[in-house]
Amino acid sequence: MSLSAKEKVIVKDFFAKVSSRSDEIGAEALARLIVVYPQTKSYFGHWKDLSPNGAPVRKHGITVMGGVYEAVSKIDDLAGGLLNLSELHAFVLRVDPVNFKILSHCIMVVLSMLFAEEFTPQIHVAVDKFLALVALALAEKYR
Ligand code: HNI
Repeated sequence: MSLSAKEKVIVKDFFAKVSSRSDEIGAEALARLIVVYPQTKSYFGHWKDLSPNGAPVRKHGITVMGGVYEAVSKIDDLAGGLLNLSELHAFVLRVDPVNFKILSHCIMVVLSMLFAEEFTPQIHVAVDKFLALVALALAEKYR
């Protein structure tokens, strides 16, 4: 699977358009991740406060969105561009790659919630493919 030139433009334009609300997207997506898929909390056991709307979850949601925007900027070479992040998640954090898909799903839900009008089916499919490719790139270093 790969993104067409047109889909890349759609993804870039959409994320540019919603960038002023990127913190909110990340915080809400991470809050939903740990509420809806509580098994994901095991990776954040070192945080003192694991409440969905608490400061650490919010802060990490913002960090993750920073990674998503980094991926947008490296859309032409996701595997190469996300190599360091992949190594971190594989060898240091040991995040099971299935969780990348789960988080991608949460991000999509939040995008459709916050941008009900703008998040058209055409944008939806391009962003879905993009996040699937980001998940694949993050899993690149696992074997
Ligand atoms: Ni993830 C740290 C990006 C999915 C668990 N993660 C980061 C950092 C970025 C990041 C950026 C900070 C790196 C640094 O400090 O140099 N993570 C992303 C992206 C995705 C993702 C772009 C997918 C779209 N991470 C996940 C998932 C989990 C996850 C699905 C687990 C469920 N990430 C972590 C943990 C850390 C982390 C744990 C370290 C956080 C800390 O505070 O120790």
